[in-house]
Amino acid sequence: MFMEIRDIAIIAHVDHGKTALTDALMRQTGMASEDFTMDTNDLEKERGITIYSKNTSINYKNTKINIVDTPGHADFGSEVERVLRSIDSVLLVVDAQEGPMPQTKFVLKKSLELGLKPIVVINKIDKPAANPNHVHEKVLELFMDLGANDEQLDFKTVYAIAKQGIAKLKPEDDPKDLSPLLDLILKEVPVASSDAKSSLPLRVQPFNLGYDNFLGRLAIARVHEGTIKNIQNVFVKKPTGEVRTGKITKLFTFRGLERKEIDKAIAGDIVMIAGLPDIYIGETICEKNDQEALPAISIDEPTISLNFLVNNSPLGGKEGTLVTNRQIRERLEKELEVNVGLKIDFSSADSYKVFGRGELHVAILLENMRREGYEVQVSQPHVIIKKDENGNKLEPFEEVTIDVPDDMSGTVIAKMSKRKGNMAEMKMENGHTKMIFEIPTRGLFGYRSEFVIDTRGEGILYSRVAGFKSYVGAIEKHELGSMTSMATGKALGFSLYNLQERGTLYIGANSEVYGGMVIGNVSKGDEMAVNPIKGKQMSNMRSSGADEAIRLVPPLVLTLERGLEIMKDDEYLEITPKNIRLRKKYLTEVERTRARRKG
Ligand SMILES: Nc1nc2c(ncn2[C@@H]2O[C@H](COP(=O)(O)OP(=O)(O)OP(=O)(O)O)[C@@H](O)[C@H]2O)c(=O)[nH]1
Ligand SMILES: [Mg+2]
Repeated sequence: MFMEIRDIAIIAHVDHGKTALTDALMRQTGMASEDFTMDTNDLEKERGITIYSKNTSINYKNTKINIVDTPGHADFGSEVERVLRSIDSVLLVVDAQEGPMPQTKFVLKKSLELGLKPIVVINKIDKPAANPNHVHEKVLELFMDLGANDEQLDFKTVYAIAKQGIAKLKPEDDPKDLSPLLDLILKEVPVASSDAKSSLPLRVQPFNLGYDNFLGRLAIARVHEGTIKNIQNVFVKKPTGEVRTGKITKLFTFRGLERKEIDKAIAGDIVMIAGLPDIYIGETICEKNDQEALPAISIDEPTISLNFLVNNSPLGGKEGTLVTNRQIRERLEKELEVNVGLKIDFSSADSYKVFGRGELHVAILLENMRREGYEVQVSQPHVIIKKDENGNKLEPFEEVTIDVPDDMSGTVIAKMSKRKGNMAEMKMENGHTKMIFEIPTRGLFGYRSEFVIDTRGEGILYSRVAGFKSYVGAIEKHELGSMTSMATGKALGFSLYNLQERGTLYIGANSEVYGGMVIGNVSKGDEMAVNPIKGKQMSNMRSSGADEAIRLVPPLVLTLERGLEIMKDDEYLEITPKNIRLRKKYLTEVERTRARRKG
């Protein structure tokens, strides 16, 4: 009565087509309509990237195929790692033009280490500059470099146009749909379900969390052994052996886009469980007290921290609907239910310290909050410094992969080494230099925007958290000063025109400003207090014509990520549903001077 089950994840570098492939697989098997996408979250739609890994399942030739679509962005790499622990094979999607990229390497390395045998999908073969054969060779090289065993080296390859729902085994074939890939999945991916496994005592391990307003925390888990039933008393074991009891009160399976309530699920299936409010990733849900816990699933440690506080700027409370300390606290508490890897210290009454894994991790939380109507201010992110067992200081490092035209490599190398980056690899190919650096996260802060300018937008920079290593001491960075408004009102084009010579402005004409708001940077020198609302003298009639000639350089509009990157220690980033502003913590010059003196 149960269908045979296969469990796969789709992994790749960002944008290589994982979600397009998942969508196409669902369309072909009748699970989704023409215009459906798995990137259902508003933020995902807007950014065109996958942020949260998602589960679905399709039925093909009487087999249930559970699929996990994973995010490709390096900042979500630890999420992919968790997923890999709960499936039996991966589709490694590689862009037929770009070839293997840094995240391809990372996710493949993890898959190979876990003993998985990937199926390679060379995607986007319709691109004019696609070179599937060359990319196939590059993928093979990568398998070898990463120490793949003979069985893994014998991987199968599919050539695909995910966007059109087409896949073929040989470049010269002329397929109509994804059947060649689906048949290959049935042939290559081990069967997850078996009667023998299903009759063992229950062992289930969550690899992701979900949340439902009525049901509370949900665990997304693989049934490793046994048969899970709805309404069932269970034991929950931590990897350390601690045990507690609980009760499963609802059980779901993923079917197409929907979660479907079920009574039971057999070994090999992926389910969602309600009723265990304190369940966590890597714990083992079992039916007997004396069963052994499954091997732990590690969760990466946060690398940065920053404070969240009420928006108490002069414009605070005007643009949002959820603005109080208590509302912010409740929102953060809710976030902890699902956001694996996030930590929050609620011990201070008026600000909450949030620990996250990189700026994007935190930026996405903030972006979600502002969309929901929250206003909040945050302090500058700082890296987390730890101590090893001998008391030596450790700090987070990133592995940075940079690809630039050859003539720009000199500047990049100079800047990276000034920021204490160590080059690990350098290759030159077709006029492009590819370099890999290890650099303290601290050193990388603020570099991205400089990189874009230095390489005139032609460079590519990817970074990935590489864990904690020895603290490297002070890092000297050339920091720009802040241009701070000393007046409150509407910024005038005339003033901004004069100010834009001094640095880069973050605001345009008619923006609302207040005393203490940072409206731009100062390219030379230190902090600068300015008056952006000052108009031209009325008596100066001659310039009425000249007024029209005022050309304002488009401002560098503050986005969340940009704001977090450029803000200084004595500043807050003010985040509302409508605006992102930068301000000094102390709004007047006098207060700032006093604070500086106190040190
Ligand atoms: N030309 C072409 N474009 C494709 C194909 N498959 C996907 N794309 C496009 O590539 C872009 C990225 O596709 P996604 O499926 O979102 O990529 P992804 O790997 O899920 O991206 P992340 O989840 O953000 O890592 C989209 O604009 C797709 O329309 C293909 O076969 N051919
Ligand atoms: Mg995606």
